[in-house]
Amino acid sequence: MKQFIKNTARLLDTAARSATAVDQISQKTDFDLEEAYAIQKESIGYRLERGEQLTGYKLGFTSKAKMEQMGVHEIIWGRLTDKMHIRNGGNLDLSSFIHPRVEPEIAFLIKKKITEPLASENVKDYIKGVAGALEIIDSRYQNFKFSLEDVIADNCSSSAYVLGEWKDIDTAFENIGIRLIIDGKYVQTGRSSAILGNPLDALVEITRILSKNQIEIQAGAIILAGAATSAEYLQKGCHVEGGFDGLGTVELKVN
Ligand code: OOG
Ligand code: MG
Repeated sequence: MKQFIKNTARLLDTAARSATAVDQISQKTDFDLEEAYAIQKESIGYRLERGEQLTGYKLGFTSKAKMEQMGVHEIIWGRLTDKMHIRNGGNLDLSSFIHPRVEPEIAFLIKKKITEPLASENVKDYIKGVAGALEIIDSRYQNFKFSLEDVIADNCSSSAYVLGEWKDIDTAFENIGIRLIIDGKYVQTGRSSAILGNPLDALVEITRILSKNQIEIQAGAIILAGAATSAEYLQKGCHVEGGFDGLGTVELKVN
């Protein structure tokens, strides 16, 4: 493997572990999407070597709000591990992060192994549950600024996630109201349909992308469909609540 991929993967892994921002890679070196995903895979590989377990996948930039906030207009994907999971109502220790932001998402729980691209008509047969979720993104780059290749290499900024209670897949989630509330204030409001018109299509999209990459989605995997609204910075001591009509609430305390 190219030394550049290994070195960059190590750099980003160390940046995450030490909660220290690094310069954007693309400012010094030109690299392409394939190399960006190779860096991501290698970098997550270091986590797996340390005993972390892969728990699923995330999509990014599946809503206009997110594309416009970050200036990136392509759908991206990253990997989730068990160490990133924070229980509903749990704590996030700010000192382990660089400049974390929170965003409300829809999560799916996979019922049976997916090995091929699925269509909107049959994707529900593969889903066990749906839940509201919060994703905590923490770009390892200075000032949360990056190119498309930079953010992919950096596992799409993913750093933690909180899941609400799993609901039956027949529960309405396609076009529900979503609120992000920090310390009792509504800071973002939106609808789940902001995610590709229907969050289910995010799932269809990831089956297409992952099967092209010869990656199977295992039963029990979690898929984060991408944020429905812009993300908000987390401050020490704040309380975050995601409200999802019909799916309940997801909470996080920051200390
Ligand atoms: C990149 C990750 C985007 C989403 O839900 O759209 C993402 C970022 O904004 O830093 O997770
Ligand atoms: Mg996200």
